[in-house]
Amino acid sequence: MTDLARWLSAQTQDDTLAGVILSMAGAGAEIAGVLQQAPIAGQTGPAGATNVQGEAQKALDIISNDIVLNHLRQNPHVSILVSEELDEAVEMSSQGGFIVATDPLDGSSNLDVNVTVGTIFSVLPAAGGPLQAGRVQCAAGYVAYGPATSLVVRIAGDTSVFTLDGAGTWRLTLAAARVPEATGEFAINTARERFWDAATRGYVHESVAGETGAAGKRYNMRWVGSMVADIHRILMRGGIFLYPLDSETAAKGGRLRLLYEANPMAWLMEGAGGRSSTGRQDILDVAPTAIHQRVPVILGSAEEVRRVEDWYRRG
Ligand code: P6P
Repeated sequence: MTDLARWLSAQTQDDTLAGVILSMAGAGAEIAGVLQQAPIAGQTGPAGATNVQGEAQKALDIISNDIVLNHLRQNPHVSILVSEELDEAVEMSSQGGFIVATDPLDGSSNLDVNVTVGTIFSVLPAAGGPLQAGRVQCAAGYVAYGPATSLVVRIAGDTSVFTLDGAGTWRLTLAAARVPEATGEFAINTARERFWDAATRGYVHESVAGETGAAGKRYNMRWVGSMVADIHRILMRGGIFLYPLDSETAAKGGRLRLLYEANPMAWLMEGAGGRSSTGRQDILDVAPTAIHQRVPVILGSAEEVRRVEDWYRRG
């Protein structure tokens, strides 16, 4: 039995849930192979279309979405697929007990410059439909296509990390990720400062002031511009990721999507002892109203997320 199959059997008695995760892991392994050859195959360019988000689609966005569709269509336990690349939810198996929400290739604008991108997925119970709070997720995960290909997944217990080996097998490389409670590293796109609210500005300025200010310690800043890359760094060594509500994104509710970016990442962070927030409430408690709903995202080291929430409480 492979590492992933053995891990799944220890995490859940529900073979159908395990099967859905194996389907997404299979899609990730196939996408990894496509991405590694894409520059040679001439697949890194634009697709000439835009998705429901109004973003220019890359050929690889569509290819990755098709790969996920193909793997999930072979699984009778998936009732609905919600994808960033599809305007409407897709009806899959009428007997399916689970809904999958996915960003098939997050950060694809980084593909042309060979930066880590990823596939993010959330698994929900079918009974409640796609618009359920993240708190009720059955599982969540992402595949990070980087120097190594990593699968990070959580059902209800630990958040674990697998690495794809040369034979296409997911090998367990970290059984229980633990996000350090404290951190000295923040991730935010600082070019957006002119749009920030007082809380974000206050938090970032206090962090930049480092040991000379109220934070009383030195900070470093990292921003890859690929959520999976930034989140994986934070999961592995601590940090805080911020894509907060700002004056430019406020009309849309934020930048990042709730069902297939914020909720799965929040679920994984929680499983590793981290926290997630919109600034004013736990992301996992947000009640969705639309499948492509956006939400402010602040997540990572628990103590640091609380610091940001303190800035929001100051008003
Ligand atoms: P910005 C990629 O397009 C993405 O959705 C996330 O992966 C990433 O964290 C964010 O947008 C980057 O946004 O405004 O820095 O380009």
